[in-house]
Amino acid sequence: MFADRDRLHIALQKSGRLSDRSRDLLSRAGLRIQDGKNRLTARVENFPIDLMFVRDDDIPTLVNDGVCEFGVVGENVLREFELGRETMRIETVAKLGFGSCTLKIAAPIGFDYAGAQSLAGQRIATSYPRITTQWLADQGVEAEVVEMNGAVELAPKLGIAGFICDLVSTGQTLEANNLAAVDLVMESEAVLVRAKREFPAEMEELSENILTRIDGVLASAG
Ligand code: PRT
Ligand code: ZN
Repeated sequence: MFADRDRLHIALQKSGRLSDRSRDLLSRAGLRIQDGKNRLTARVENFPIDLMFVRDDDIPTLVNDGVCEFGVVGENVLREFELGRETMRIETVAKLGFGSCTLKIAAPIGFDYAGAQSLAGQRIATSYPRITTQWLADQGVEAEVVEMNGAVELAPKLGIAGFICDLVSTGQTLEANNLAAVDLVMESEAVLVRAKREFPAEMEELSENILTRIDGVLASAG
């Protein structure tokens, strides 16, 4: 399927932590989104815009490949994507103030952490292997990064790795698994991204209109 070039396409997370707030933001910016929560796409009634509902991990690819002109995604997902690319055709145009979390190194409760050097020669399980590898390199530490796509917090219990690098918001998940955060790797929040290329004049005008509206919503949210 080729996307209709006369319309703007915005990629949003279909269902997950960013979904409701992403839709909300667009609604408050004045976009009337057609109903149909389970559909993969929705039309905006009052602008030539289509929304695409996808997994958050696919949003950078869709924007980078030019399938969607805009997307709403966590900085953590964006950064992991960026570290795997030589050229990035995506730019961040607004920080959205929701979906805030931190990517942290966690160790078994009671572990005597004395800085990143404590990780030398250890195994660290994570869903963010590129960010973790980069961070370790920045710290000058050599450790083994083990990629897991879910249930990362179980890795120490299962003997897969001694440490994890995972997203934390309240810290309850870590605590429930006898882990404690010991170091900060990155802070993250949801951002609006835009394909880094020239749009046809009408689409550029529409983009600027939508961005102004979104800025207005963000400003009124304080
Ligand atoms: O299906 P899809 O691939 O789209 O969704 P997903 O399961 O990959 O993502 P989802 O919906 O869980 O998260 C989407 C985005 O929300 C993330 O990429 C982050 O940018 C942001 N976000 C904010 C979080 C959290 N807070 C968060 N707490 N993403 C995940 N978590 C998880 C974390 O991985 C851990 O399992 O929540 C648990 C920790 O939470 P606390 O409160 O116990 O610390
Ligand atoms: Zn995901």
